[in-house]
Amino acid sequence: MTFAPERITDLYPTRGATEVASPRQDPVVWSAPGAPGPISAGHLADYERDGFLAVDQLITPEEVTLYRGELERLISDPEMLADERSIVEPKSREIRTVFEVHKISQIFAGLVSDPRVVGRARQILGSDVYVHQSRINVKPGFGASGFYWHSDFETWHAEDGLPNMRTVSVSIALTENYDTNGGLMIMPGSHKKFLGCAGATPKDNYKKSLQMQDAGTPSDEALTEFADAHGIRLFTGKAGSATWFDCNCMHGSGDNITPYPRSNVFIVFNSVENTAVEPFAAPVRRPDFLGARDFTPVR
Ligand code: 6CS
Ligand code: FE
Repeated sequence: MTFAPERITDLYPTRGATEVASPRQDPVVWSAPGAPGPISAGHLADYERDGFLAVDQLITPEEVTLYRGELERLISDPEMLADERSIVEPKSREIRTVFEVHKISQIFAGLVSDPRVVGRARQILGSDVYVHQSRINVKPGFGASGFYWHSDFETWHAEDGLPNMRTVSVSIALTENYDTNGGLMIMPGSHKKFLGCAGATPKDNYKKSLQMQDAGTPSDEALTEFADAHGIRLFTGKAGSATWFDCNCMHGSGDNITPYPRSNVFIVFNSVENTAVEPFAAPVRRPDFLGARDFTPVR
């Protein structure tokens, strides 16, 4: 006898006919109070309230040199230019992003399993974790484009099938993030409300959305309400600094028209208790390099 695959309840409906907001139904910090880990109780409380945690120096200047060198090596490797995991700038045709760097590069694999990195992810998510997505972003100067406002979870739920909000991202700066070169902006506290976006997901949406997101984009009205309620925080910091942020934060970044690149490595940890099922609001899965289907815990 064959059984129909277990249908998991969709707690966060999105990409229907109309935009609809609903309260978050998941904890932000999943570990028990006092659980061991690199983050202090006070900082965990800040993360729960704001949805993010800035770390002034997560890695040393020497390590920045190592990872920046690896980034440069990858983006100048002609083979990477032809690799589907590379996204190029529409205008300059320069590589802007390389996905799945934790699989392509031993050096970035080492960063993922560094206790300062995976230890924080386990503490926030209260379980073993695996990498749902990793990427290096170059964001060169002289006009590299940013990303419009969005919630990552809205995409990872709709298109990658993550059931609950038990996912955390870390953006580690590999160049200085000034207040002028297209830094990350987050609306503090926005992670506590889920905004289901209007408009169905086109087939092969990812081929466009990674340069210019369309499906999953909030309306001006919703963004105005969010910004009025939460404000907007711009993250600056030296190379080696990091921003940890909850999967459902409303965030975005501006274009970079300065001469100064804003490069980072971006790792998304998902709880092994929250593994991807079928997309909740898309016709097909995205490729594994965007939404992992290998749930092996990071050791
Ligand atoms: O679609 C995604 O998975 C990616 N897109 C954006 C704009 N941010 C999160 C994620 O890397
Ligand atoms: Fe994002």
